[in-house]
Amino acid sequence: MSRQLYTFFRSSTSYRMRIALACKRLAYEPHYVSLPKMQHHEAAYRDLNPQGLVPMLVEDERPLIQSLAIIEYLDEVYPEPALIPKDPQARAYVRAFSQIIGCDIHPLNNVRVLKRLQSQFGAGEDATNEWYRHWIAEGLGGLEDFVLQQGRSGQFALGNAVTMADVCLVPQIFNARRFGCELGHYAKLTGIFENCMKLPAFTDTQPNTQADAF
Ligand SMILES: N[C@@H](CCC(=O)N[C@@H](CS)C(=O)NCC(=O)O)C(=O)O
Repeated sequence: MSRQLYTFFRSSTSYRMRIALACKRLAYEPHYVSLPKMQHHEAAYRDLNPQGLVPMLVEDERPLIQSLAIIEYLDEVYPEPALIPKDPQARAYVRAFSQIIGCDIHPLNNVRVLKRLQSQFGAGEDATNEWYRHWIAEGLGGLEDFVLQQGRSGQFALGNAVTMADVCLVPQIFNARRFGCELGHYAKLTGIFENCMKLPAFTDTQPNTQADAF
């Protein structure tokens, strides 16, 4: 079995992959794709990933893209420890939590979106940061309320075992901190974050530990 992860240290979706692989103790060969150097748009990379985004996991020469789909794949092929629970309602909760981040927060604040605001609408640094913080506040606000309403969290997003929800939350909090977002309103989410950051699967894979970090 060969396994390569195409990753960029600061990419939160790449960080999701690094955490998931660490949780499952799956070794891989890292391939560093620099977003500032636009290596994700190079032809050789696009031949493997036509969407031209990171992360990408290649297992036995088969490229897999989209971090949530890859986590689901890993959970099916390497079931222990499970990142997605068996109970259908708990499963729906974990997927909803993950998708709030993966579908409703992250895409609005992706690098290409921020760049487009600048190139097409002349947004300056302050306006871009304001945009970023707006969607973080709206997204994490809704997520915090969802977690409180559902009453399923414990040490982690679902009880006391790490799931895909935590794998998505931690990188999103890292990004929010990098952009100076106010996180004081999200006591539940930041509590879960702190608990995750006691685990090597989250700390050993964080952006500044990566060989491509600068
Ligand atoms: N939904 C995708 C999103 C992937 C994505 O947007 N990755 C970002 C880095 S976090 C990227 O490659 N951005 C490059 C760009 O915006 O130009 C996933 O979960 O894998």
